Amino acid sequence: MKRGRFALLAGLLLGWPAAVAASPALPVVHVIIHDHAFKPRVIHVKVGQEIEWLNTDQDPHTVTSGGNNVDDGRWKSSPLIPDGAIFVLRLRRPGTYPYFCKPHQFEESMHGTIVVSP
Ligand SMILES: [Cu+2]
Repeated sequence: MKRGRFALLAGLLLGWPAAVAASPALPVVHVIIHDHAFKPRVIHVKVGQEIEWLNTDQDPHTVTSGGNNVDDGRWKSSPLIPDGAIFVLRLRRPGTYPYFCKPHQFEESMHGTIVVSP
């Protein structure tokens, strides 16, 4: 009896974060970094919607805010994202946000755009 009760409690505790993560109306938007490219290059999200970049390259990359290879500081630039790691971002204001990878800023495929709508 005691054991059953513990199992239920553990289930609730373990289930709680998952329930919170699953409940938002807006799904996570995924960007894959592969072969030195952001895929897809352009994404459309709503204010507050979570964006996740997953690096599948052996080379580390960044998600740095700005156009023309200049960090405009709109968000705290990601650190170098190693192979298999993710960077998570939520933007709070509508607009069009260009971004790029700092180490590979001269590669066309290492630029992306986030379009945020209300
Ligand atoms: Cu890169």
